Amino acid sequence: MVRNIIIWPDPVLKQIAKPVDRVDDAIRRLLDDMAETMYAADGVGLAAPQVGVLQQVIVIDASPRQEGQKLLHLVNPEIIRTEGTRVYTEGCLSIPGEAEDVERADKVWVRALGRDGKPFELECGELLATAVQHEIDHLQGTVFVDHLSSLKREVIRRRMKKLKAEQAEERADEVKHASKHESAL
Ligand code: GNR
Ligand code: NI
Repeated sequence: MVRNIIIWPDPVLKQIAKPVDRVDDAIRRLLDDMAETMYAADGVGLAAPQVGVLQQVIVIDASPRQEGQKLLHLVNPEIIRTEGTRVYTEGCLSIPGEAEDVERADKVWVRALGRDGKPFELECGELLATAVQHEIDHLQGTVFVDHLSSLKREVIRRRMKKLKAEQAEERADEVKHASKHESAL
């Protein structure tokens, strides 16, 4: 099931996610819904707080389109080592239409639980390194615009508030039309 993605700014996106104490069927259902939501939105990753769930759960697929899916499930992820720095132009499904340069570690080593609940380690470079740091940020209540100057962040905040107001108006219009059709019956 595709879930609704929360748009920034929103208090939920500032909350710290709790560690998962057992990878059970409910967590696996969440992982499946998040993967479906990520692919539907054409994203390379998704963190549970973006769908309103404050648990340490992430899905990532940083493989190029043509190469087929390389879906990763990460529960309770921890960065255990980093190397170097690199700048990458980032976007976020919670901040649609925006893209800005962010400096992060060039390579990271991550320890997490898989969808079977078993711990594993992952060496990440390139887009995967950027994505994994971006997603772990979401679990800490941080989004990529928090890494920008306050001027850039406030410009983006204004655009997102406008976008949210337009979306709310569209939804109100839909309700109006639906009730009009109903009364015509
Ligand atoms: O889809 C996404 N693309 C992306 C591009 C560059 C750096 C990070 C990302 S993550 C983003 C999906 C998302 O918002 N995950 O939280
Ligand atoms: Ni994001």
